[in-house]
Amino acid sequence: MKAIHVLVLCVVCVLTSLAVGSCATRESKGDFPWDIPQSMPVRPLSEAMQRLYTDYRTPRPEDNELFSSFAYTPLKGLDYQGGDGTVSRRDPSKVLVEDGTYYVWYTKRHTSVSPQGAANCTDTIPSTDWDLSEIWYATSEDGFTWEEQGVAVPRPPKPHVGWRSVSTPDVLKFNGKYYLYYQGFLEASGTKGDHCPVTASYADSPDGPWTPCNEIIIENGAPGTWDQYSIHDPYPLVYQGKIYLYYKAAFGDRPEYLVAQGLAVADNPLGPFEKHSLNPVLNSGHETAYFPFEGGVATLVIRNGNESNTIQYAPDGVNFSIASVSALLPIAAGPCVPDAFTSNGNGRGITWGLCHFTNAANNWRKNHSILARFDCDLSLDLHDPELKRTQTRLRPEVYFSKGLTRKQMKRITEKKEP
Ligand code: AAL
Repeated sequence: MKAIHVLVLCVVCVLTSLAVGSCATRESKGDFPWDIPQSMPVRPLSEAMQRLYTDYRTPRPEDNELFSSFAYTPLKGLDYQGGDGTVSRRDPSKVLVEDGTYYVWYTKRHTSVSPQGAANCTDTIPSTDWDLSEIWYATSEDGFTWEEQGVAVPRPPKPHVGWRSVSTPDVLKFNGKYYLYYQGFLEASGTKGDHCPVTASYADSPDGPWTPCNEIIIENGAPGTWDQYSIHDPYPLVYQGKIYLYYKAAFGDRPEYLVAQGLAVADNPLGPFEKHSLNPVLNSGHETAYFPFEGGVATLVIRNGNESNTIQYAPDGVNFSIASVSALLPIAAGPCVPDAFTSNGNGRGITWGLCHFTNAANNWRKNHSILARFDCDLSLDLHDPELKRTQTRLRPEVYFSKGLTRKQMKRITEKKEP
């Protein structure tokens, strides 16, 4: 496709040159040329125009394999008890393809009441949406209709890591065995913060049975370091023959905190994991979503930080930079990554996955999350011009759903501020 594009540009350039004189003549006027130069033109450039050629794969995002917009579809097959807040599914893992069947693992909370906050929680009343949760899994033949198969990892008995809640899983297949990494809470989330380390379970089949290792697999950082209290969203890939496990931590005193992401590398799935000396490797992004891309690793950076709403690429899996800026990125994305564990230096990218929407009822008394499907074109093997459009047209009600708060309305109408 790119070749056709370049060919068309050349033809247009030749025809235009014949009609109005040579490109060189037009350029010599000093104005930027009409025909989009595909490589950096030799001429003085503003920083913005220079960046177009130094920082992006192609000048137009529509031609950029690491740019996409996102389309969303509700899932069929999962029941939420009428959305009363007692059943929640959130934080899906990457989607695994096993003999043509799709598998996903996720946090499932099924409690008698919706989350009541840390001050009101008990052994059966959850503090947050991911408190008192278990890891469940579902399978699908088409990626749209999902059949819940049951619990993969229940909460272990006290005092094992995760006794209070196990949540936010992701999956690794390594040497024919399967590993689930997840957050293991030893106190109700929200008690002091969202504090937890990472633990794991392993199995011979994606259908289990899963054996918990009952140990902390990724330790929290030393006191005073950025990940001292939490290692969230563990997300493993196999890269250059090693297990590259990305994770996120929030640091700084709330509410003035920053969310960043780190990397821990191991030769064996159950460790030891060594945290990368350059951590954090991303300065933004809430949940983790990484995939092999060409010889490196790409990631969706969503929700928090200066670089939220970007898609980034690291040629070495460590040093990420912005490959494109997009909008409406999938929250807590769990992409379908067929080559997540092949480590062949030829990552093909992603075209879909699952994500979640929190407070799906738009009513905190019925607080729960739902899983949904997203589609995108961040794949070297797909060319979907509709997903490459930069101009996302949304209905007015979508914008109005992000309205002013009562406090803001009061400030504006009482003219307390300019
Ligand atoms: C999520 C994830 C982790 C956090 C909480 C539940 O979206 O980042 O899992 O702990 O929020």
